[in-house]
Amino acid sequence: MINNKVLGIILGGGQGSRLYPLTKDRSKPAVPIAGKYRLVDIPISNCINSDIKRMYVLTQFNSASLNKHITNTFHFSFFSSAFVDVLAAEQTIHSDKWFQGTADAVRQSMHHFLSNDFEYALILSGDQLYQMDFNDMIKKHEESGSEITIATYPVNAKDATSFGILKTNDDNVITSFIEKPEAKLLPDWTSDVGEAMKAEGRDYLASMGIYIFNRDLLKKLMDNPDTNDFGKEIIPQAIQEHKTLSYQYEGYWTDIGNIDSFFEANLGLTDDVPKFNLYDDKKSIYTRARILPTSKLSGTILNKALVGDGCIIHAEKIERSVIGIRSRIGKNSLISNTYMMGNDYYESLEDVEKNKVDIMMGIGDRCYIHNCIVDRNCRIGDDVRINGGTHIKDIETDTYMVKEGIVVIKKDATIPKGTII
Ligand code: ADQ
Ligand code: ADP
Repeated sequence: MINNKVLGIILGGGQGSRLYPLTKDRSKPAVPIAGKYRLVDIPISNCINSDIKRMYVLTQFNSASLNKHITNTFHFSFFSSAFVDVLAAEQTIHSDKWFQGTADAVRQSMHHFLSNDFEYALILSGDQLYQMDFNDMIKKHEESGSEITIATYPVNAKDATSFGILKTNDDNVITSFIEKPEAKLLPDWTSDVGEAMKAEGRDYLASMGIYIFNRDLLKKLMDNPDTNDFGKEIIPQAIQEHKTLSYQYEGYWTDIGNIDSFFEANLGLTDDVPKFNLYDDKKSIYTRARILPTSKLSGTILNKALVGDGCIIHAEKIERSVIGIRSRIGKNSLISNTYMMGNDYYESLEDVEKNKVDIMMGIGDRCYIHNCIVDRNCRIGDDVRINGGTHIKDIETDTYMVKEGIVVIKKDATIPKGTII
């Protein structure tokens, strides 16, 4: 079944500077998560699972790998009207500027959207981890006769300054909205979020950056060329004139906009009962169907580990870690609190000999790797010791970066034998 009323618009990412260096050579939606997926697979899968099968992904930077991932992954039947199209910032006769902000990105692509038949535009962020059935939100939007609906989530005071915060009346209609309020303003912005949320200190109702707009209203709002951002301009202005509903979401949701939240979201998947459940047929996360062999492990103690397909692992122990597709880890190595993204391809023994490769892709023998993100295609030599933690200051070198104690080994980097970080 296809929901013909709704068009999905995924904000694939601005510069993604908070996720640097993971976004150094790729756009944010293409960042690998959970050992085998890419960030953009999450909103796309949520749409597919909600029968919304016409989607545009808007992106601005380094879109070649994203284009490749999406065209290789989401192809639909010749007889279906489903599609996932990437719209990269393009210079047109109408505009010689790149996308200025989220609303500007939507504005510049309006002509693509309007060529489709739809009643509601569902605007989604590309950097959030959640599994939501949008049908309930759409139902509430219709039943309430609203022109805009915003999905909302109770947050605590510490997080409230990073989000759009809003207040509603008794009918859940939004009466006021402030984008990322300063801490000193927070006392004025608490909401009645229910006893359970209050007990957790989650007194503020945050916008999840997930919006439903009626087609005609979106078109009208986009006709004003002076507004560039949904959170800063469009939403605070629109709620004054147009009925805007708050749809309070009860499930798990996290914004994975920075390295720390990205790291925790990935390692959180190793919990006994993870908040984000990959093992649910009704909420599958779709990704590239790769033809990979099963993983081969030898002599390894695994404790809270996710291991992707096609790995060759001899490590002594892997603990609270996510090991991505095609990873190779040598003997006697200890890996903990680590997200290793894996490799894009296998390096054959002939390649190694022919190219005189000194350090193979993957992690070598006798390494100790802790509190670390290892990006794709890294070469970590034997006897390397990486002990991340807040005792290390933030720094950046050609091959790695330390952010809030997390050591990020950059894509394609080589870490020489015996290095200590
Ligand atoms: P932020 O997430 O801080 O706040 P923003 O940086 O505008 O808002 O990003 C929203 C989404 O759009 C992200 O996925 C981002 O990558 C993407 N994006 C940004 N610029 C883009 C561009 N030029 N082209 C394409 N995509 C772009 C927003 C709201 C808050 C709300 C939080 C919830 O403004 O009110 O609380 O989302 O996470
Ligand atoms: P994924 O498995 O993450 O979806 P792909 O299979 O699309 O990724 O491949 C990822 C990247 O690796 C592509 O850019 C591809 O061109 C590159 N790649 C594949 N094989 C090799 C190789 N032998 N040498 C160098 N790059 C390669």
